[in-house]
Amino acid sequence: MSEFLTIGEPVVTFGATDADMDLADALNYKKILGGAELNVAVGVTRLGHSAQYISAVGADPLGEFTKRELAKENIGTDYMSETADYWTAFQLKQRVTKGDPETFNFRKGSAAAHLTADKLDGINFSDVKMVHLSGIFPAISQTSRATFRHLITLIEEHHVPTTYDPNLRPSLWESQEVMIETVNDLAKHGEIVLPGINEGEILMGSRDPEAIADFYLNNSERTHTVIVKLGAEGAFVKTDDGQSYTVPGFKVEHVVDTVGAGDGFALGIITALLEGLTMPEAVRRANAVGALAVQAPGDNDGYPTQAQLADFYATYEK
Ligand code: KDG
Repeated sequence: MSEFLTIGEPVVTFGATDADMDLADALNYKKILGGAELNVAVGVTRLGHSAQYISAVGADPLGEFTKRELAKENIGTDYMSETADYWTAFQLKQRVTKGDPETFNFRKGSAAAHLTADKLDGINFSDVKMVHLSGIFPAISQTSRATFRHLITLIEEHHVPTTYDPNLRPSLWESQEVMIETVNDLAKHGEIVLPGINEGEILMGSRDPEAIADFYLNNSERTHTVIVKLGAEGAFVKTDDGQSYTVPGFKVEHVVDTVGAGDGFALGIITALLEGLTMPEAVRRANAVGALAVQAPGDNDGYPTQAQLADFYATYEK
C-alpha cells in the first residue's frame, strides 16, 4: 500500500561518458537506470513518500539491475512482473556540453511493452492519494496502450487524482498523427496536465502558454489545472476557474544534463500536493527540482531529499 502509484517502462541507460561524441564513436558508458515514470517514483520516495511502480522486466541482467536499483530507492514493486520471454528495455544516451543529448532506444518488444491489463487486477487503491501517468507507456505497444486505458478506468473508479505529462517521444509512436491524437485524448483523464511549451507546438500548433492551457481545460471536464513548463523561465499555470499566473524558475549557472528535468518538475508538484501545499508552492517546488535535475548527469540522480531541497531554497533565495 502506497500514497503514490505510476506505470511505466524502466529504461536501463548507457550514458556516454565522453562529451560531444556521436553514439557510434563513444567507447565509454556509465550504466544508470531511467524511464520517465520511474524517475518520478525515485523523486517521490527521496522526498519521503511511499510509491509503487507498475511494470515488467525481463529475466536478464538488466532486469536484475532494475530490481536492485528500485529496492535501493525504496520503490514498491508489488505490481512488477518478470518474464523470460522478453527483455528489459535499454537506451544509449549521448553526453553533450550544450542542448539536449541524442538518445537511441532498444525498447521494441520489451517486457514492459508486453504488460497485459490482467496484471492490474490485484492493485490496492485504498491508500493511493495520487497517480502519475505519462504519454510514454501508451506509446511503446498496442498492449501497453490497452493496459494504460484499463488503468485509467480503475483510477477513475477509485476517484484518485491524477497528473498527466504528455512526454512526447515521437520515435516510439507508429506515426505523428496517432501520437498527437492519442496523447491529447489521454490528457482528458488528468486532473492536472503538465505539457512543455515545445510540446504545445506539436500537440496543438501553439507556443502560447495560455492557448495550450485553454486547449486542455476545454478538452475535458476532469482537467482542473494545466501547468505549462517554460524551461528556465519557470511555469505558467491556469485553472478551470479562469485564474492564471506564472511562477518564475531558478537561475542555473551550469547545466550538466537536461534529461529528467520534466520528471523532476512532475514529482515536485506531486509531493507538494501530497504534503498539502498550495498550487503556487507546488509549482515553486517543481521548478526547484527541475533546476536541481539539470545540474546532475544521470536521469534522476539530481532529485533531492527534503534536506537537500531546503538547502537549495536557502542558497537560491538568500
Ligand atoms: O524523461 C526522462 C526519460 O526520457 C529517460 O529517463 C528515459 O524513458 C526515457 C525516455 O523515453 O527517453
